[in-house]
Amino acid sequence: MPRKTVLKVEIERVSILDEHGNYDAALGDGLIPDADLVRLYEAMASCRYLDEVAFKLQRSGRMGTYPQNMGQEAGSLAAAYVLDNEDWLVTCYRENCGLFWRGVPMESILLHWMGDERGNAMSRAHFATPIAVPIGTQMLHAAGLAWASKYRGEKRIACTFFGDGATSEGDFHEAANFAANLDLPVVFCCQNNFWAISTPGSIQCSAPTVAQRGIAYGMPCLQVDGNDLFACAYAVKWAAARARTESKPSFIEMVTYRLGDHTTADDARRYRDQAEVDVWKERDPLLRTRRHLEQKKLWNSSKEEAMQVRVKTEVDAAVKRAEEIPAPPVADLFNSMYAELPAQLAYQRDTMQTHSLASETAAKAEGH
Ligand SMILES: Cc1ncc(C[n+]2csc(CCOP(=O)(O)OP(=O)(O)O)c2C)c(N)n1
Ligand SMILES: [Mg+2]
Repeated sequence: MPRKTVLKVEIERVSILDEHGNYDAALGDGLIPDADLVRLYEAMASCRYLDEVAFKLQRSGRMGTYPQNMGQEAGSLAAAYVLDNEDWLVTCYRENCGLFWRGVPMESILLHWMGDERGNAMSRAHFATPIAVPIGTQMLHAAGLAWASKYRGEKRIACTFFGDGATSEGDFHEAANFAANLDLPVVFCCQNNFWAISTPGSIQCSAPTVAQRGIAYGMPCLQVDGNDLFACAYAVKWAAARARTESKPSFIEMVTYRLGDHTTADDARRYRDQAEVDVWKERDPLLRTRRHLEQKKLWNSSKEEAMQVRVKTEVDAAVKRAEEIPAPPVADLFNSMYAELPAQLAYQRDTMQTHSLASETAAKAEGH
C-alpha cells in the first residue's frame, strides 16, 4: 500500500492592532465601536491599577498571595465584551478584567485573596464561576455547564480561560474530548503566556503551537495576538457563533505574557531574563490601545489624568469595602463540608482556639 497524507492542518494567526500601531481595518472595523473602545481601555486601566494596589496590600500584610493580571487584561475583557451577559464565563485567576466587565464587584476578588472565601461566591447574576486556583479544573466545569445548557435547550454557551501550563493537565484533555465528542458549545481560551510559574513553554509543549492541542480533538483553532483586544474579540466572536449556532467547541490560543511575577509568592527575576520582559512591555495591551485611541483623537493626556483619578477612587473604595466586611467566625471553616460534623472534626472546631487543638481533654475543659 502506498503512503498517503490523511491529514494536513494549518493554524491561522489573527492580529488586528499590533504593537506598532498597525491596524487591519478589513478585520477590525465594526468589531468594537469607538465609544466602547474607550470604555474597554478604562476597564483595563482600572484592572491594572488594582494589580498595583493588591501587590502593596500583600506586601504590607493586608492580603494573602495575589496573582497579578498585568499584561493579560485583553483576552478575558474581549471575551466578556463579545459574549452575552448570560453566557458562562469560567475562569482561572488572571481574568479579573473580564469578570469586572461582567459586573463581579472588585471587592469580591480582593476579599478572596484576603483569605475570605465568601469573595469567591459568585452571584448567580454574573454567570461566572468561582475563580479556579487548582489548575485545569474549570475546563471540565465549562464542559459540564455547556452540556447542561444543551440538554435544557438553552442558547447559553460556556467560555473558559486557562493557561498554557493547564493544557498539560489531564483535565484539559478530558474537557476537550468531552466537548468535541458531545458537540458542546464551549469556547476554550488558552492564555499562552509562555510560563507555568518557572516552567517555560519550551519544555512544557513540544508542538510549535498550543492551538494544535485543540486540533487533536477535532476542534477548529485560531491563534491570536492575546494583547490585541480586537483580535481577541474577533476570535471569541467567531468561536461563540459556532458554539451558539452549531453547538460545537473551538479552541483559541491567545499569545500573551504576564508582566509581573507568577504571584506575590514568586520572584520571576530568578528564572526570566529582563530582556524578555522588556520586549513584552512594548507589546502591552494598554499601551497599544491608548496609542490607537490617541491616533483616532479619542484620547489625550488630560483624559488619561482624569481617568487615573477616577480609577484610583474606584479601587481605593473597593479596598475599603473589602477591608470593612467583618471577618467570618473561625468556626466557619467547619461549616460547609458535612451535614453532620464527624466527632473528630467537632473536637477540632471546639478546641482550635484553645492551647490544645483537637484534644478531648481541652474540649471538656472548655465545657463542651
Ligand atoms: C492541580 C494543580 N497543580 C499545581 C498547582 C500549582 N500551580 C499554580 S499555578 C501553576 C502554573 C500554571 O501555569 P499556567 O496554566 O500556564 O497559568 P499561568 O499562571 O501562567 O497563567 C501551578 C503548577 C495548582 N495550583 N494546581
Ligand atoms: Mg502560563
